[in-house]
Amino acid sequence: MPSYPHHSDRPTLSLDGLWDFGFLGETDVEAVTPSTIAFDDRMAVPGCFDAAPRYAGRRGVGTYARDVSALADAPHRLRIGAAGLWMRVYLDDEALATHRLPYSPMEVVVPAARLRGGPHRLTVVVDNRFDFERSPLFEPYFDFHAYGGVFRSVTWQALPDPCRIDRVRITTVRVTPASIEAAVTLVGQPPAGTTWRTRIDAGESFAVTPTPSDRTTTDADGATLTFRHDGELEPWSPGRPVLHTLTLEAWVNGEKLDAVTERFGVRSVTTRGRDVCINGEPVKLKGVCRHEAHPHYGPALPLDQLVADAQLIASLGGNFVRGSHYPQDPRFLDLCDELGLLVFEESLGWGQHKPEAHFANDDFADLQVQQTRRMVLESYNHPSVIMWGFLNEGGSKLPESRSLYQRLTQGIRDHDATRPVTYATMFLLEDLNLDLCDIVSVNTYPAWYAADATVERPLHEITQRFDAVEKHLHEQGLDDRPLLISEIGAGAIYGWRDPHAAHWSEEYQRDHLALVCREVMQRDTIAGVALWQFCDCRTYSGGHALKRPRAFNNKGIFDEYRRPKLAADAVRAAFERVDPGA
Ligand code: ADA
Repeated sequence: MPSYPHHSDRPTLSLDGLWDFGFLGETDVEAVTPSTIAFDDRMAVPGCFDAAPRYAGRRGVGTYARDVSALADAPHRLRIGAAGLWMRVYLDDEALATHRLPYSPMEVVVPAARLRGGPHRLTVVVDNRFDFERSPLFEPYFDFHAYGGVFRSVTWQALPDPCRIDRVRITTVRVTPASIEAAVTLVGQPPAGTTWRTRIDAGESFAVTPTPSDRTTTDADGATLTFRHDGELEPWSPGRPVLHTLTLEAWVNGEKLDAVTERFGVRSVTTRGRDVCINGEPVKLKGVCRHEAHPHYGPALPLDQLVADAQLIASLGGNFVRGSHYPQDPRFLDLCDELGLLVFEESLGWGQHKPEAHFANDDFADLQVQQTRRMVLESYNHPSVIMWGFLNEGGSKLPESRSLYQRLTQGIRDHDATRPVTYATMFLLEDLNLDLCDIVSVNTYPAWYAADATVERPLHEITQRFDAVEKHLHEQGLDDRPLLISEIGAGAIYGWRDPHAAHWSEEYQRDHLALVCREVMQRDTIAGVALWQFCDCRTYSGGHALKRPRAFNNKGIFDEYRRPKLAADAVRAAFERVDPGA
């Protein structure tokens, strides 16, 4: 079943499947004309062409094509769930849209007239070369492999015209007794005399009267209407993840104009002192950072792998996952909603520190703001998502960074006042922007990077580091809010067992993570941990890889094929010593 929202009355076709493919290599991507491309191969959509052995590690232009026809005499929306690193979409030889946000969805509407007399040739041109001008959100030094392709599902949908319901974003106003607010975003103006009916779960539909709102809930140029509903709705919590659906229909003169169904949960997320609370109850966040990655698929994971990943996180006694370092596959968020896993979702970022390129560059800043807003609007209804983040390990110690950090935190709050905002810092002691956050998230690598080289097993640094972090936050007056250890870990090569328990052995990682988890569980001052990382992932190769044996980031608790290392049992033992939360 596709992810929500469902527009079940609209003719819709999934374009997932086999497409024609041509790899054009080092071509000038601006000069590509679809009708002249020699498509000499076939490729799966969704998929990463450079995860396939034939194109493994190649950088250049990949082109995908197939025919499309109108499903009705109506405008159509093409939605591509995500692609990398840069994408342009053509209908025949006409460019429809260019997309510069890797890991974010792209939508383009094709007018009805443009589709008459089909079929038409749909061509998607992707480029996985690094080019800071064209695609500034992904740079070659990021510590995860930059794949090329169409990562997530593609759909083709006929749209009601001239007015349609885009989304309904549902906010919990009160958990018990339940009260929700639905913000309806429209494209176009509803005709005079439009009436609205809603249905919760499988109940009877009833009339509602949405009223205009000035809330910013969309990128589209339509109205936002809101209505409130009070009713018997069981709450969502990690221990009992009850989900509901809301269907909204627009009618005019006895004819249904459009309908949408959204899924949501009734729950609140708040911070109280050092705690993160779900429905008012403190929850210790016990989890991992997870890349969407697999050697065979890159980030285009099949559904069964997403299921396996969510189950493995739960098997660690975990209740929390940080979606590092980009907007998540909506199917994974669906699973987290259903299984009661809590999610820290962040927009794409990794170590952007350059005052000129990153903080005095309007194009870069605008794209950061755009992708972050897009993430918030896309994932708004997932109850599993409990905090938003951005710019992992960005240059938050630089005075020049302040205005972008302000724009990003404010931009999130403008669209969602209900979830805490954070970002993962690597500069705790020098960070200048933590006052902007509701939760302080710290990435720290005691007993691994820069560890005392004279000590063979410097594990004592873990406790010392936690003490130092807490002392610093206290001195800065930042101990009034939750502290999340958003990354911590040690590398281990799968199968490397060593009686010395030296660096890179499974034993060292096991002892390291066991101590980390015990400390986190014992300290009321730490709201939770996202261990780095769920599983090993391919990263940069070449000279950068000297600290990355096999060109993988080897700090996974599981290896890249999800085989458990010794640490898995140790983490489970430490996490399960505590009640599983709310
Ligand atoms: C950073 C970064 C991660 C990863 C990690 C590591 O904290 O956020 O993506 O690179 O370090 O393994 O060093």
